[in-house]
Amino acid sequence: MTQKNIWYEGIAFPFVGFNPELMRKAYEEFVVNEEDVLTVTFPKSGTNWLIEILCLIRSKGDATQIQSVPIWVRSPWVETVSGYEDLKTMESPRLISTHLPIHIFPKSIHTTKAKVIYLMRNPRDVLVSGYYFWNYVKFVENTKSLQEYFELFLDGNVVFGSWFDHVHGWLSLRDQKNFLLLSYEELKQDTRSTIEKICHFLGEKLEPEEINLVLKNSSFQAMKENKMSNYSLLSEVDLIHEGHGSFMRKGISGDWKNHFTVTQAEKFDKVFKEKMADLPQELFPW
Ligand code: PPS
Repeated sequence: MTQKNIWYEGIAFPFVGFNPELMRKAYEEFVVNEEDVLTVTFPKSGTNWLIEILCLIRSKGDATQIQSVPIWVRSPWVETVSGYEDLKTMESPRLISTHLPIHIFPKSIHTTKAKVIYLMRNPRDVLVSGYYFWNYVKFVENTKSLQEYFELFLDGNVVFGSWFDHVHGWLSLRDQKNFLLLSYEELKQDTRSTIEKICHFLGEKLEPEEINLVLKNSSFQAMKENKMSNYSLLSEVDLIHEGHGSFMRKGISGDWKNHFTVTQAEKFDKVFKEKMADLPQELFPW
């Protein structure tokens, strides 16, 4: 029998590594410290790219840590069983990652001055990336076709829920000083300037040659070759369908154009307009 996704607060989660009771406990009890830096994304928005950049900013471009410690240990996911455990004993200043919608993220977020970086990506590319990734791994219910996944995505019935709700929820913090909004598209188009923007937000001063190293060591190719960042370690615990894809898939903007039919593109535009009409459209640079 195929395993079913876990459901918590009306939202689907992978059936490996997640526990609704623990997420509830984290919501009530987990304390976000002022020194913490949070990477917040809807899945497949470039989370791991940003985490790699943050680690490298801290090490001033030195790749020793990113090549020896798995990325999920460097910046644990508060919603996973292992991440929550790791965070309990992790020394400050911590990097923390999450895909949780804000309303189920630990409630201490509303009283902290911790720095929050919200990374957004064109949801059409998020959809395509997610379709491939969730069928590549063995811990999420598979979907039979892109069309099936397309409908589930628009209805918010994919893991971690609705992209539209996720963005609405987290962007409610966008006027706070401790909140930085970034897009995958700007990171892709002008990586250096975006890294400088992140440094400025974090109050980190890097020399130009240190920024060069951050750029080099967080490039798509470098991450693809780094087994601490490319999720190939999941094969050791039999969690991926070998030969059926890769975490570091294409790393480009606009791949949706190679996948959507005209009908799907029109439907997506319509839903996007309806659901996002209340937000300033200049927030969405794609
Ligand atoms: S996850 O599983 O939700 O944490 O995935 P996430 O890290 O958010 O997103 C994975 C996509 O990001 C792309 N990626 C990169 N693009 C450009 N440069 C770098 N360095 C990079 N690292 C990861 C990755 O290829 C996934 O996108 P797709 O479109 O599937 O290629």
